[in-house]
Amino acid sequence: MRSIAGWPRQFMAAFFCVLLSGVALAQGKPNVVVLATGGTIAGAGADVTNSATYQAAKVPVDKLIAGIPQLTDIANVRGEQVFQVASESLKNENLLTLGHRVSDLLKRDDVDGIVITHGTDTTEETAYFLNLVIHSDKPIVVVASMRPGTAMSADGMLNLYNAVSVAGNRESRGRGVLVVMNDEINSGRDVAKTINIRPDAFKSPWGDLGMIVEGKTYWFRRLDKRHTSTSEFDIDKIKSLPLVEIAYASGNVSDTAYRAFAQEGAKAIIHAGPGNGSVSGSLVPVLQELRAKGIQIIRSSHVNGGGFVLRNAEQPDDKYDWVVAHDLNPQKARILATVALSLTNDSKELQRIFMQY
Ligand code: DAS
Repeated sequence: MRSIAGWPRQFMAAFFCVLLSGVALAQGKPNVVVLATGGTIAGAGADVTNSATYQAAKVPVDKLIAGIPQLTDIANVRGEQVFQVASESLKNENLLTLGHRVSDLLKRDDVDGIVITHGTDTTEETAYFLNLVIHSDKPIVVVASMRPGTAMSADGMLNLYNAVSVAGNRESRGRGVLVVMNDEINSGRDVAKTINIRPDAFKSPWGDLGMIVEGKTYWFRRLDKRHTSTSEFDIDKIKSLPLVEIAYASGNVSDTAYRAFAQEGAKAIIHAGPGNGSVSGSLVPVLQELRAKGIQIIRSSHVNGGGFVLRNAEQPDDKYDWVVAHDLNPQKARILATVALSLTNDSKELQRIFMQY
């Protein structure tokens, strides 16, 4: 039997079949890029019993991916280390860097979806930011974990596997930025960290969008607000994010923080008030004074878990020319305000934006 380059013809035929089927299989699988930023999902503790005592942002992205060999069954995965930090340390500049990278990658035909591994502390901010500024219908999934990979019952491995499953699934397209944790698929717009030390930490006041179980997605609702391709904000046109600060108000609140924020050049102050974004009587004239100086005043509430700040209810927002953050918590209100102020400083336009996004 004649051979080719010394190898029996049958062997060569079998070799090329395997090679081509491998290529076909790779071509059949979605191409997912994992952008790593740090956090607990990349954390490491000293002992398996350390589920809450550990160092965040230690494990590199390639090790995270290699730690889950089953990923190769569901997608062609490659990783990029964008940052390696605990997410409470992220700055506006980091959001812009990450957003530009996501936007550039999603323009490529050989990228079908993106997973961002992230710290839990500001997942809700980053996910909302990307939901506002990335013009693509391809899946963008932010994933985190409440326990480091070194701990018993660590949640990061399954969270990351689920995130890649969702990011590679065409059914995930056009739903806005998603946050996948604890088998749930939440909207990056709605979700917040509501518990600071348990795996079921992330909740949306209006409910999750769906679930992911053993690599299969189950959808129950869609996000009603404008996002991604329907957004008027575009990361490719945003060069910087104006300074917006949050002042937390309780009983006995003083005007010190508000005046300090104005002094440092904040373009807007998020008033994180009790109840319906309530403003202490002693603070009203101060906020009116700051508004008169051109600083936007945005009333939000530090009461979480559903409901929204109602315009002109306990405060005459029309009269004072203030904006209400609607259902957004203070940290999400900051994200929307800084993105919106990159486009307009008109308070009526800002109010429209807070009602639509
Ligand atoms: N400090 C937290 C963060 O990086 C750790 C975590 O929970 O991811 O957000």
